[in-house]
Amino acid sequence: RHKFWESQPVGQFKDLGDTSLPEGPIEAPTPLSEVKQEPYNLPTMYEWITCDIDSDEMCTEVYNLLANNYVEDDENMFRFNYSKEFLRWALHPPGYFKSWHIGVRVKSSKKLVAFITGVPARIRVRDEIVTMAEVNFLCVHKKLRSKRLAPVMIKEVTRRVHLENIWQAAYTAGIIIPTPITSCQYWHRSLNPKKLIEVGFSRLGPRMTMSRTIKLYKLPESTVTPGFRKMGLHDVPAVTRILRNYLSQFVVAPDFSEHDVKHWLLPTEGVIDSYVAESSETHEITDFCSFYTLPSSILGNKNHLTLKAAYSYYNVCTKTPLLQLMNDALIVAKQKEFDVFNALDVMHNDTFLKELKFGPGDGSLHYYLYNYRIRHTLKPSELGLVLL
Ligand code: YNC
Ligand code: MG
Repeated sequence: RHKFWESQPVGQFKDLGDTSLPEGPIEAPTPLSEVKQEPYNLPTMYEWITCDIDSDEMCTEVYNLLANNYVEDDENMFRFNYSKEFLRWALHPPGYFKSWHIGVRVKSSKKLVAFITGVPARIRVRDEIVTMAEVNFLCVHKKLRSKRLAPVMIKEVTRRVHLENIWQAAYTAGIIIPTPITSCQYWHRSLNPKKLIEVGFSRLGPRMTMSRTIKLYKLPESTVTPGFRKMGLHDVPAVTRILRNYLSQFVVAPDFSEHDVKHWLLPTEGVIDSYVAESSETHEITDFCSFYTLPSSILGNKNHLTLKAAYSYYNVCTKTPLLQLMNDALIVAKQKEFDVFNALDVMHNDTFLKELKFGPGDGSLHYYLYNYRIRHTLKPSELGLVLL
């Protein structure tokens, strides 16, 4: 049923429940000299390119490919609209490899028609820290679908990851392939319910009027946690400390250094927002919350072009109740004119979702590891990893 995935070193459906299989790498690394030196073959009309996302021209081409051809919801009403600034951030973490930002062009017209990326990350699985590629932004132009181009894209990124002596990967997808380490659900918290209803993102509940709905989702004008403020560069050591400590409880989670925290969590306008709570007595950083900006294009609405969505990223409490911290995150997201605040049911998120009036989305987000077997499927609350 999965001709390609059945040929890959990933957990297979037939092995699900086989407790005799060991946890860890499925295949041992091969000597680098045995890694294929030439790119995989593409149909002759196409050619591989390495995308320099620093170049404005290249970044615009990638942006346009994704804006027109990337992930849509099941009803094709919305499509992710990652900004150029977001793509630059997502693709340039510490230690990134330019060779892992891969495009496919039509030779004759030079038109960009497919894309896939990897970035390096240290991911801890139980007590093993594994250097992996986080693979994302796999996209094939709508007119070239179902021609088995995706397996070639995946094999090529795998080859280029192997050339850096890295043998594992982590990725998410909306579809089920062999085999998820966990399956999560998105929850949505309306910030601008009127617009969300107008564009068909949400519906007026039974026996609800528009004005009652607006009142239901109303938030305070300002945050309530004492010492709540935007994260700054000087907070990186403290945030790293509390975040590392927090993430240590999950079965699968990133192993963040201060360099990683500076890149992934320091606020960048229109990309990533992070807040800390600083104790007025000790000046310690006691709590931390963050969300990234990922708008969606609204397909076929006359009045509204984009849905401004915030996505919960990493949140840590040592003093403030998580419920209160996340309510403050909702308040700042509302101040910044986001229409909706999204969160997965990972980490401890299920302790605030219902109380803070998030509603469950349709469809799931499945998490996968490449060449690393996990003995049991995880609960979403055992996962400490958010991919973009
Ligand atoms: C997917 N999303 O199952 P089988 S997520 C993985 N992730 O293979 P074709 C996928 N595999 O089942 P199309 C996949 N989608 O026969 C499809 N597949 O074994 C598998 N959509 O290929 C599929 N972006 O070329 C099947 O399909 C085979 O033309 C079929 O292309 C697929 O970024 C796609 O949703 C997704 O642009 C490119 O539909 C296309 O349909 C598209 O005939 C809209 O392919 C955008 C979209 C996916 C977002 C993402 C994560 C990707 C992870 C890829 C796997 C990485 C593995 C690790 C590599 C490094 C290893 C090391 C070390
Ligand atoms: Mg195809």
